[in-house]
Amino acid sequence: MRLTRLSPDTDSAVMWRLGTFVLALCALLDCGVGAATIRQDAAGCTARGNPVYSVVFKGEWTKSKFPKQYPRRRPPAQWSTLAGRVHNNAHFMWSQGQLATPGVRLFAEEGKTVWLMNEGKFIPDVESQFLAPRVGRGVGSTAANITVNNKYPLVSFMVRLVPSPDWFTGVSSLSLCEDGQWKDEVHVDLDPWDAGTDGGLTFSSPSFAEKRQHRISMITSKFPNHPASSFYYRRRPRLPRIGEAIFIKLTPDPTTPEPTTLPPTTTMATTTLPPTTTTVPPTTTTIPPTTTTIPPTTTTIP
Ligand SMILES: [Ca+2]
Repeated sequence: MRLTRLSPDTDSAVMWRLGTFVLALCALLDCGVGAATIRQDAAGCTARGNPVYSVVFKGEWTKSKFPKQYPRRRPPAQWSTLAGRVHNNAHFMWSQGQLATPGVRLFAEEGKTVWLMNEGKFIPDVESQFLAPRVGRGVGSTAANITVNNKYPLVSFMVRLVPSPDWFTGVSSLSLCEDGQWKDEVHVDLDPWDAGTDGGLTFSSPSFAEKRQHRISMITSKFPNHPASSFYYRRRPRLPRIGEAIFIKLTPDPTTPEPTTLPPTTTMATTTLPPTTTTVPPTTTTIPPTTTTIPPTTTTIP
């Protein structure tokens, strides 16, 4: 096909139509990364500074809370590496009702973080990404530090259930900013989620790719609605939480007024210090001469 040069006006019109087509197609397909760029940042966070938060994940996957088919060995119940993103309101890492991106799929099914991290690298709405060590048992905790700002006040993360078909838990687009302030501490009860990419119903199901990718959905005591499901409990109205996420602000709120009675320490210190180089005593002149006290040994020989 031969391409011909068009006038600037025609160029703009073509580009606009092309862009509209791409956006419409993306909206139709619900493609996570692309769709994220359509929406505008509506977070409206006005808090100041760049506070550091500790992101703590506490796993509570116990046999007493989830007795059905609880994985005892090969492998026993445990959690994968935690993977997360700091981002703005125009992006979601994962979200209920959306289709998992290839990176989310690979993480949910196999716990691999490389593809997920590479996805995030090229998204301008993602400020940073973070990892936290895996938890080798169903109960335990792991943590990572993150830095947020008012352009990127949201945090998301995922932790995969091991073993499982494509099940994970985590937090989606939680804002650490509220009413122009940074929140001091946030606690979130965590539920299990299904990435919609593997059709297995039990923790130890063999890999069974879905013929048609489903949307990300919360796993409940009735969903997947099949008695074989490891989380299906006929008599339970709902599942207990399977973990907890805790976000703790480590650095002080920059909007808090500073005390005004403190002396200006930085300027005073430099002007009152005495010149240290001139007061050092001369140490070399006080050493006694040791060579003159040696007795003459050669004169006593007969
Ligand atoms: Ca699934």
